[in-house]
Amino acid sequence: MKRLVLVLLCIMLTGCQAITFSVDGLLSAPKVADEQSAIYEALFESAGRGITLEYPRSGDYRSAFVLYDIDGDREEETLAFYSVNSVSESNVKISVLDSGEDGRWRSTYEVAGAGSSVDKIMFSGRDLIVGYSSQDYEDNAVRIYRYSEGMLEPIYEDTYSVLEKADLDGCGTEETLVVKRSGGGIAVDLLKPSESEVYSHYFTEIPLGAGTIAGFGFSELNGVKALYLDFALESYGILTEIIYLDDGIVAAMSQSGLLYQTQRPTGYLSRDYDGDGLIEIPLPQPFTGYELSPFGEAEYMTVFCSFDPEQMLLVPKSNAYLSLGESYCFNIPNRWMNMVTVARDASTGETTFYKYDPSLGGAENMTPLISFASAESSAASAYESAGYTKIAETDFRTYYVNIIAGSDEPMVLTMDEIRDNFHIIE
Ligand SMILES: [Ca+2]
Ligand SMILES: [Ca+2]
Ligand SMILES: [Ca+2]
Repeated sequence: MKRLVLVLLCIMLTGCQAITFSVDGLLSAPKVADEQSAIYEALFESAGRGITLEYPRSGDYRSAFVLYDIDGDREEETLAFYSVNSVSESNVKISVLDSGEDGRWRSTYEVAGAGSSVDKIMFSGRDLIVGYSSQDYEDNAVRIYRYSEGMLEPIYEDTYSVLEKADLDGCGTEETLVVKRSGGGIAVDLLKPSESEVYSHYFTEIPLGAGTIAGFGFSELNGVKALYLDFALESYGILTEIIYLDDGIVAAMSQSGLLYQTQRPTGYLSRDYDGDGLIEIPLPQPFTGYELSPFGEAEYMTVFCSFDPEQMLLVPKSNAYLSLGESYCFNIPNRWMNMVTVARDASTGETTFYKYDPSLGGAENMTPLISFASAESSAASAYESAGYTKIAETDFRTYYVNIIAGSDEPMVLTMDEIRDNFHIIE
């Protein structure tokens, strides 16, 4: 019991800061380099020289050697990730290396992991969380290990598609999120650390049909963080679910019956489109004049929606023309609503907005206002000689606008208005 109290004290006092080391940083630090080669040697001594170091592919820890105080004695141990060069044994191994009173590093424990490579490493308190991936399985595997009596004991295991940490209840400590595909949908297991060193589990299952997780992100909702999950249905399109903690775990879209209102073509992922730090759900609808067009032949106006957790409603925030192909977004000014439509010319690459009056017949019902075009940066000049002005550029593309209508046309926009409403999607 005394030991447990000391451990907890240590976690509270030091926050157990972790350091990873890389070869780059060490070349200029000979003392640390000596330490590193001592750690290498200790690993070779125990595991042999026929090993390959395994580097985590994502997350904050990207080294095959991670220094962390896993036993709470205020000295860092080293966790080494590697695989043995062998045809029969493909699983990653973890060795715990500790330096004794004499300062010598020794391997003190070794455990086989649950996959052929390391996806990511995280810590929760002094627990080690390892995400594994394997060539043979689509789903990743997670293990949470607790160091106890010299051994890394797995205290939690599951599969996952998303493995993340975030402070979802604003308590100041991060929870661990395990999101996995399960039967006809997804399951979310949220692990909240407690002082008794036992995790509180918040679990929910969302029936979504067959499919895969297409994307995710965290955004503020009600003053705390919420997880936005895009789910690609095998049948058609994507759906968004919003997960957060409010007493219990909330799957807001399912619980409010809004889930299928978020169904839309693949590619329209939830993300921060307008740069305000909050995630929007983009819901495309046919642009004025395309209401009766067959699916796939229409042009779309995208309604960016946010979620109001008080009223459990999707709230339209702004309307935009979203070009996923050219990675830009143009906010539609209010005075254009229901008065303007858009057409693309595939041969020239121009996207033109027209004042549109369906009550007028023939060609007179469409008056061109402005056109957008973009080009790979090297092939830029053709649009400029055709009357276009450069409005934005990235490393890959240059964006142009051409103001066609004269300033006497009330629907036309000024260059300032266009710049204010034009955003590149990174
Ligand atoms: Ca230690
Ligand atoms: Ca928390
Ligand atoms: Ca936003």
